[in-house]
Amino acid sequence: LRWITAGESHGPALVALVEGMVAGVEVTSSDIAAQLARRRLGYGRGARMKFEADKVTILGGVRHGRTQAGPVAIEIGNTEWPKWEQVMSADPVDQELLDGMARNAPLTRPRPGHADYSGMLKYGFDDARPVLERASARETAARVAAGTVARNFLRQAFGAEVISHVISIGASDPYAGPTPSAADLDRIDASPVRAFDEAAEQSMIAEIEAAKKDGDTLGGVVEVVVTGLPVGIGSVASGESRLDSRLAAALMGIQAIKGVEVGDGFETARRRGSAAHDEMLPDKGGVLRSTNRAGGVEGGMTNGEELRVRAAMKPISTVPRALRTIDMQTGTEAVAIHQRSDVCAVPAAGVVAEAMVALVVAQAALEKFGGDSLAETRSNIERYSEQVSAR
Ligand code: EPS
Repeated sequence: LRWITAGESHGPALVALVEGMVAGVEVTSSDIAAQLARRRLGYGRGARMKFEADKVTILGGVRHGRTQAGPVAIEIGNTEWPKWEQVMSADPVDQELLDGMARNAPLTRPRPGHADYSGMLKYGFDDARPVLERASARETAARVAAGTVARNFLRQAFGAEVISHVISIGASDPYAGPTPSAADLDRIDASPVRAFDEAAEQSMIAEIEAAKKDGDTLGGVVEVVVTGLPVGIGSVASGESRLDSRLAAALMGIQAIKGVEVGDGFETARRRGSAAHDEMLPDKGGVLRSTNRAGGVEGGMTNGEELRVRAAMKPISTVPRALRTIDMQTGTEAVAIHQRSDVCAVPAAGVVAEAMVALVVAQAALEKFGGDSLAETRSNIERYSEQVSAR
């Protein structure tokens, strides 16, 4: 399984391509639209989220609601496009027309923390526009669209569910209660900060309110949980085939993510071995674990417990109370670009993280179980389950 996205934040559309999905997986444009709607939730989003509509069209790979084995191509139209038609035109536009447009004024004051500075130098632009267009988290809409194909596959192949919730926002007290299950997802989505716990929710909202009042932005931590996976997805064979290394890479590849933990992650590093691992007890037909500190991965392979990973997001780098920077045109002191921005996009980042986890797990699952149709993959899974439970 491979995936790729294309498109700019203020271009006509984003496009996602998913190649290598087995035939027969049920997926519809309304499934994708429902996931995109979840990504748009969340307290602290900016003005654009109120009017950006995420118009979904499946362009290929799906017929009558089922994948056909060809690459799945999904387009998400940007409803902002009419305002950007000249500035972001793929074909050349009359320079005089562009010069008269405020929207086309070169952006020369890079935001600290953003891709602006390195991108301008690396690609040889004297304007941050082409850098920020691709760096923008708008692109995550395309990831969520691609991830919908993967999450539907995981549900239909294994009965697996991918959910997420917000652990903390800014300096709010990190949530430390029980891990939510798939049945809790509607409740989490109904929370304005996608928190599982009401006390945690209140403290996150208070953080966002305070930051907003101060013209500031916030990051936070999200957790993704996958239930229903069998033992043995991923590999011990090499570093790059380990499931945890692949999850970490996929999560770090999301805009603004600066840290990843698998299971209890950094907390485990502070524990002694006797209190760090998950003891095994005999259970009817299998093994019972006293805890799941490992987050369902041992030796780079799923161990049959819930998969649990966390991602830490830095505060949005478009800070209303703009930071000091250099004007790249004049070399003089300046304040960083700011037009409009979200205060906090952590609740949305949880949904994006779900998509990336779904894609990686689906990819590793297809490596293990193979097949060209969902029916074939499922029969391979069944045969393997019999073999595993006979031990
Ligand atoms: C983003 C900045 C904002 C967000 C955008 C991501 O857009 P704009 O610069 O047009 O105000 O609204 O997010 C989305 C459009 C989205 O769908 O998530 C950024 O710079 O990352």
